[in-house]
Amino acid sequence: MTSLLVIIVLVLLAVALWQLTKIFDLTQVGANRDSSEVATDNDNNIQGYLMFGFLAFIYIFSIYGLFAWGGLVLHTPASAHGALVDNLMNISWVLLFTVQAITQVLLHYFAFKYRGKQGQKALYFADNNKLEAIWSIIPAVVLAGLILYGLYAWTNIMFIDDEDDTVVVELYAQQFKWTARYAGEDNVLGKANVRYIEGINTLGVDMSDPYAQDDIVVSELHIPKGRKIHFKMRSQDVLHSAYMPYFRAQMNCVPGMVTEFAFEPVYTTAEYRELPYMVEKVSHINELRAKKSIDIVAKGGTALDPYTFDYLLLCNKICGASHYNMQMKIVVDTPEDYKKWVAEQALLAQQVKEAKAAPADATATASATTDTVAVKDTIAVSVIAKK
Ligand SMILES: [Cu+2]
Repeated sequence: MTSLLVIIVLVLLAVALWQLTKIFDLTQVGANRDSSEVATDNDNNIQGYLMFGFLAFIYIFSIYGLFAWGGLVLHTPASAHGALVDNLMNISWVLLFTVQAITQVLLHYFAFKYRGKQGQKALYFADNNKLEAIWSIIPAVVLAGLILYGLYAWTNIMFIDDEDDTVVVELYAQQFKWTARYAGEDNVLGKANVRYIEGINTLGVDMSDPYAQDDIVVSELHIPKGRKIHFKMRSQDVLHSAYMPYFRAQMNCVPGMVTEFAFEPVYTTAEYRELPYMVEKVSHINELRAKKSIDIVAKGGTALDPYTFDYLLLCNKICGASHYNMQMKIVVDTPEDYKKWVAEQALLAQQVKEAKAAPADATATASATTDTVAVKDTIAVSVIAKK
């Protein structure tokens, strides 16, 4: 709402300024001034030098942006293939910066050099095959190189060897939460279909499938360091996107099909928290939080909790009102801790059996969960409406 008001005020100011210049022009009638619409040498000179002004502006702004916001880009990748993605990204950045630095100088310099001059005629220049060949072949070669390297990286990253000792995990997306299902001891996920969704079985797992008997359903993802995790993604309603930025992984979750992505985590959550850059980043965030807390406490509120780093699974497709809050915590454990954690989880089959034994309780829990989701959505909508 505030931003809309600001925009309206700015538009009105622009209109007022425009009207003022018109009035100013009218008051100049009869005075000795050039009212011709044809540009003079003086006009052309001003435009020519403004070209350099604009060139300076884009360079200064680029350099400023690099220093002011450069620290916000993702740092050390937490997956084995992450370095490959970062390398591809860095090569692209260096190429883009170099090409843009050279071409912008040339563009603005030539606009200045060939600015209009009284009595000067433009040279008619049909074409130059050599020149055109040069500026077509160089970008074609560079682009082909980039694309080939990209394809090489993509096939490397997306290759999943069925012989490998992977951990199979299903990521189930729905408005607006993630649920994870582990394939269990047999490492094969039981079949699932939206038609089987009933009560506690929110993922629609086919409980008559033998492979489903050892499946585990959780709302916090735990994965072991040093083993490849094979994710199989499904969506219940609309297009979502499973985005795990620290692992340089992203894959769309499409209703009606299963999409896949696999990666190997190389830092446990505890190890990643200890990386010097992360220690510094977290302490900076907490400094800002402490500062903000002073204001909040002064207004009678409660101080903000200190922040600790956690890997997150986010949704990267705008899928509805609470999209911004669609996330799941990811914990990377040591292989031993992971084993312990898995052993503590209840099997879905067991939970379904218990729920069936006490049907009244299950219905109550199910409707309670729906209610909380509905309340959250209402809050989200009102927050957005206020903005
Ligand atoms: Cu989503």
